[in-house]
Amino acid sequence: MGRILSILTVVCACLAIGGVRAPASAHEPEPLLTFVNGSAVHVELDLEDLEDLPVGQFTTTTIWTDGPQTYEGVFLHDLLAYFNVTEGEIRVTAVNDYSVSMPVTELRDQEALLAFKRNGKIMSMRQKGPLWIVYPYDNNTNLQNEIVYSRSVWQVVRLDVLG
Ligand SMILES: Nc1nc2c(c(=O)[nH]1)N[C@H]1C(S)=C(S)[C@@H](COP(=O)(O)O)O[C@H]1N2
Ligand SMILES: [Mo]
Repeated sequence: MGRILSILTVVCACLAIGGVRAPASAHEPEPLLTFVNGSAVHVELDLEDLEDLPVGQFTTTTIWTDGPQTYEGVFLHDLLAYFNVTEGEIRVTAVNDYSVSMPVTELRDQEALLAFKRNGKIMSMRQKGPLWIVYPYDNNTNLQNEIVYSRSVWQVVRLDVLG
């Protein structure tokens, strides 16, 4: 994760001199997720950054797909812990501007996974990728309700820690 930290340093330096981000170089991998924690943290994570975090996976059906599928990604709890976020709420925003807030403490118990692969392959936008929050719905009937479904955001582009 040295990479994220060095990006962080660059971004902070940019913010300090006027709030403008340096344009990504042509060789830079595509950013998938903007992670924002107030004015302190504003980072763009690409697939490599996410794969450097502790990754996890599970197999489940969803109400949006056919048959059991294996999802691989970063547990939201681990992603937040990496950024020292252990309480409060986060807001997740999708490419269609759908957004939903969820309490950080509930993520610890619920195994919300920010999935970047399904059955070993990256997911296209059409397949609800490149990032989709999925839960192991099959394991637990407590995950089979509208609240959890509303937090199952696909085409995630941004995560804000709410102050
Ligand atoms: N990107 C994105 N994810 C989303 C939504 C959305 O509009 N956009 N709606 C959410 C809500 S409120 C629910 S209940 C379910 C809706 O699933 P459905 O469209 O199959 O009813 O997906 C969730 N994930
Ligand atoms: Mo919903």
